Amino acid sequence: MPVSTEELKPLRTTPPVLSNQNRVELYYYMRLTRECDNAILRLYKQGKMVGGAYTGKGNEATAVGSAFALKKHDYIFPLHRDLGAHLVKGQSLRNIFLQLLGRGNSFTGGRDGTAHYADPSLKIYGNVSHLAAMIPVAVGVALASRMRKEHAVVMSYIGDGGSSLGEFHEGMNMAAVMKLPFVLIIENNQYAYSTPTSKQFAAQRLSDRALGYGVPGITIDGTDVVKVYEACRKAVDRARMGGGPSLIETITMRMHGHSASDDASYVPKRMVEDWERKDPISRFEKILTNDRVLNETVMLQMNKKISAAIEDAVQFALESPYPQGGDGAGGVYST
Ligand SMILES: Cc1ncc(C[n+]2csc(CCOP(=O)(O)OP(=O)(O)O)c2C)c(N)n1
Ligand SMILES: [Mg+2]
Repeated sequence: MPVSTEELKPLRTTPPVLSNQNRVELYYYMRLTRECDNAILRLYKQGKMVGGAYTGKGNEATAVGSAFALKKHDYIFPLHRDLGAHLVKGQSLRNIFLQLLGRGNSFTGGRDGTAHYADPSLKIYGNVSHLAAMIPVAVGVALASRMRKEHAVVMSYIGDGGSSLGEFHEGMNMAAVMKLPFVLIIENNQYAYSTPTSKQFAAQRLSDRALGYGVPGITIDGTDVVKVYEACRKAVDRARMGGGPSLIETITMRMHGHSASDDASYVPKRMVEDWERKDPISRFEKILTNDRVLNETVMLQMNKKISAAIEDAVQFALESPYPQGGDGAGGVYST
C-alpha cells in the first residue's frame, strides 16, 4: 500500500547544514551521555545499581547524531548502547536514573532495569532483552503510523550480533515491501559480547544486505557525529516523503566490556588503543575548538551544567523508594 508523496509533506525540515549552535548541542549530548555512563559505572561499583550496567562508550556519535535527525513526533526504538538517543529525544536524567536504579516511581515500577522502558509521551520504546525482537514491533509501528497519517518516521537500532537474528530479516523485508517510513541503524561495534565480527558474518559490509531487500544501504564512520547526522537525516527525510526504509551501518567500537562486569580481556589491547584515537567526543571537541565554536568558558559552563544535572538525578533516584512487595502483581494484565 504505497503512499503518495503528496500525503507525506514534511512538517518541518531538519537542517541540511548544521549551525554552530546545532554542533554545540551535538557535542553537549555526547558529553552528557559519556558522563552519565561514568556515573552508571560508579553506581555499579558502589553496589547501588539494580542488575547489570551497560555503557555506550564509543557509540555516542551514533546514538546522538541519529536521534538528532528526528522530529518530536517520530518514534525511536533505542538499544542498550543508545542512552544518547534517549537524551536527545527529550528523556529527563531523573527518569533515566530512576529506571536504572529500579525505583518504584520509574517507568517500569522497578520490574525491569537498564533502559528497558517505554515512554509513549516522547515516543521512546526501549528494547527488551531479546535482541532484534523489537525490529518487527518497530516496523509495525511504522505501518500503524502511516495508516494514521502521522507523517512520522520510526528509527530502530540493532548491533552487529543482533543483526544475525531472524527478526532482522523479517522486519527489514516487510518494511521494504510495504515502503514503510522506517530507518534501521546497525551499530557495528566490532564485538557481540566476546564474539568478534569475523565470527559473526561473512559479508564485507552489513549494509550490503540492503540490496537483498531492495532498499538503500550505507556504511559510515559511526564515530563522526556530523556524518551520522547527515546520513540519518537523508534516510529520515526519504522515509517521511514516502520513499521507504533505509539501512545504515555505523562503524564504531565498544570501548568498554559488554557490561560493567566484563573486563573485555578478549579484545586485543592494540585494537582499543587504535580506536581511542577515534574517540567520538575528543575528535569533535578538537574540530569545534579549531573552529572557535568551543572555548574554555563554554566548556567550563557545560561541565558545571552536566555535573549538576547528573548529581541531581542520581540523588533524586537514590532518595526515591523501591517498589512495595505487593506491587509486583500489578500491571501484569491490561485493563
Ligand atoms: C536473542 C538473544 N540472544 C542472546 C542475548 C544475550 N546478549 C545480550 S547482548 C548480547 C551481545 C549483543 O551484541 P551486539 O548485537 O553486537 O550489540 P552490542 O552489545 O555489541 O552493542 C548478547 C549475546 C540476547 N539478549 N538475545
Ligand atoms: Mg556489537
